Amino acid sequence: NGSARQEATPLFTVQSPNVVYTDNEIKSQYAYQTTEITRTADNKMVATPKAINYNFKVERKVGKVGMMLVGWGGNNGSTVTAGIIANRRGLSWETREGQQNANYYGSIVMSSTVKLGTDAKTGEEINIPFRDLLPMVHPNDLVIGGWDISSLDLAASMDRAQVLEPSLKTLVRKEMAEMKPLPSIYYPDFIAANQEDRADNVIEGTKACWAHVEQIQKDIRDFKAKNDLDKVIVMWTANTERYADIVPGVNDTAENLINSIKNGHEEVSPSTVFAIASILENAPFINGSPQNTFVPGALQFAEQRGAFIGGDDFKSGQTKMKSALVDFLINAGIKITSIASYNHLGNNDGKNLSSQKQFRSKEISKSNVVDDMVAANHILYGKDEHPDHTVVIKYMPAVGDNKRALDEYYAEIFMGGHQTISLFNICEDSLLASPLIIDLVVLAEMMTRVSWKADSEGAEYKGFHSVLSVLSYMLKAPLTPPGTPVVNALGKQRSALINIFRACVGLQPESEMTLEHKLL
Ligand code: NAI
Ligand code: DG6
Repeated sequence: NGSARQEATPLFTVQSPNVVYTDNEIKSQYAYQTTEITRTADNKMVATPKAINYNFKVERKVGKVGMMLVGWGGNNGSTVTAGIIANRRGLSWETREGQQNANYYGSIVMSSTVKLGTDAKTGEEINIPFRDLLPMVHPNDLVIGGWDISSLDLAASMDRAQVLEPSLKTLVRKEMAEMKPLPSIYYPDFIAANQEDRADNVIEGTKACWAHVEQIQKDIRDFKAKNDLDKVIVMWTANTERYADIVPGVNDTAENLINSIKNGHEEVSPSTVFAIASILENAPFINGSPQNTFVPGALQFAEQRGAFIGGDDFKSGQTKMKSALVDFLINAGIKITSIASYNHLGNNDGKNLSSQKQFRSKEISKSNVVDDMVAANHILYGKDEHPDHTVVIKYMPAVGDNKRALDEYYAEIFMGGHQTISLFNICEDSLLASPLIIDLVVLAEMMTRVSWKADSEGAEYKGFHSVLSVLSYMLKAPLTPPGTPVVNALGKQRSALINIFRACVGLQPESEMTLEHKLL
């Protein structure tokens, strides 16, 4: 049991007067170093180092954690479930390339390492698994449940998805067949009309109402009680919905949104109803799809109740590459002038996205992902100047879940020259998304056990802001606390995550200066 192991014997402890370990907690005092820029009367910049002292507290007891997926019977839902079962049971299966063992490749938590420091004797870099930075739930220990508008059990869903090898499916079939999604809410106007034929597991009513909120709350409570859970994380991995119109008086404030649900307003989406129910149950809610689930009223409601939310849209393949490559090119002083991104795919996600309104949600989410990198370089780009950026998605049933993503990056280089980079990315979409679902759940749960307080008389510990922007690495259109910047650059997102976790154990960010190897 990984999490119990972590609670009992962490891989490392921090030896510092600023860090205290008790059986239940890790407490640290941390000086957050920033640089404040001011301007003189003649507009010269002055940079002043600043240090703000914070206290962090981490609860060491992970407890028993449940993951409830909305859209459990979809490609992502069935694939992540089979993947966790296979890992939990340590399964191996025959493929045409030989024996394959279960693994968590693609999960930053489970399969990436972070530099802890430098060996005192040898000067070697010491890297540890990311999951050992703080006591985190092990994905093998997650109890899985959820909802789907389709009644197929998880074994049949896995067959429908056409993602996993037959030999693996045989090994997990019995367990998966016993898993049945709870009936869900279905408002046909929000997803493509071509999804109607799978909607045979629905709660009565085709528009929002308070009874729907209460039913979802009850489902969460029942799941928690039945499985003796300490916590439940709810994740939307159901179909992409169309955007909800933001209408003053309807969904612009928490109060208006709640009233609109009670009055059955047609502009409230199923995903927003799930978000509200989860917030009421204090279950962190994460949106893995691109639509605007978190209308202003939903966001305000989460803030008012101090509940955690995160989103939007898993950043799995094409966009993950984009947010790494564009950051690298622009930081190399190369001016990207156009990005053309084509995809075709043949799974049910592609079918749903063949409808214009649902495609539009995805187009928005996929299109804004380089804005921060462009805005940061005023040498290459003038004010309001952006590279051309187009996103095309086509439904091609024959390729199934094996999405094809073709990208052409066109850039201006030294003295008017041009560089063209073409990428062709092929893989099972759900095998990229499943580890992200795991990371989002593990990290969201982790954040429920971290609190902080200012270094002032009478200050009390409290949680991070309701909007968990620390999850940005896994998300295409990261939700951030109102008025705060969005960071899409993959490297920055990873650094933020790792360095916040380091701060929780009183360690400074890894600066990569390695002066110990340079000042000899
Ligand atoms: P899918 O279409 O296979 O699965 C979605 C499931 O949601 C279906 O089983 C459907 O019956 C169910 N569903 C629809 N409305 C529902 C509702 N109101 N309540 C409960 N269940 C409902 O799609 P897939 O491939 O699993 O993707 C899921 C979502 O994740 C999509 O929005 C997709 O755009 C998004 N996504 C997927 C990525 C990937 O790499 N696979 C990456 C980024 C986002
Ligand atoms: C095709 O773009 C369908 C989408 O659902 C994507 O497969 C999904 O959003 C993943 O996109 P990306 O850009 O992260 O690979």
